[in-house]
Amino acid sequence: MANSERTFIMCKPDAVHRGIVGEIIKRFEAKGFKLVAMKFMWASKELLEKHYADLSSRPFFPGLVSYMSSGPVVPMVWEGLNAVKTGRVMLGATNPADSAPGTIRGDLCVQVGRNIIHGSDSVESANKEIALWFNDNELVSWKPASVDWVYE
Ligand code: D4T
Repeated sequence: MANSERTFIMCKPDAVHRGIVGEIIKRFEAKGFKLVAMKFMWASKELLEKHYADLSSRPFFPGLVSYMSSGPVVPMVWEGLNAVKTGRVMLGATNPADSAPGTIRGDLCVQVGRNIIHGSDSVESANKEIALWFNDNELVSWKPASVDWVYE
């Protein structure tokens, strides 16, 4: 069903250190998306190299992996209508210099190498990323009491 599209969202180590994880989660909750999974962990370089495998030939890749493994992260799965595309809109452009005000990056960060949050860029990558970061038994099946007030 369209309303059950899932996206993988992750607060990066700078979001954790800066104490803005709650602010980020608040935006997804307030939007009306459903939280399906979340954890707090220190990711290994090996996991991050897999996560960013598509970028392995880019010059910023080593710095990216070392930044992402420099502190804890908060990986999450959010579900809802167009969750992948809407999630990307909520994040704003990759480079915060181009992120519109009102977006998470537009409001809360300044530099591309410290852009506080990751969000899947397609349903296919969302499915891959969810499987990489979570086991099936960590994805919680539940019905929010608000569902009939979010969807007609
Ligand atoms: P993520 O994957 O973190 O949500 O970012 P995006 O999907 O928005 O952008 P991306 O995959 O192109 O980049 C991944 C990650 O690399 C950092 N980065 C990117 C960087 O440090 N320097 C750069 O020039 C670029 C393009 C930021 C996000």
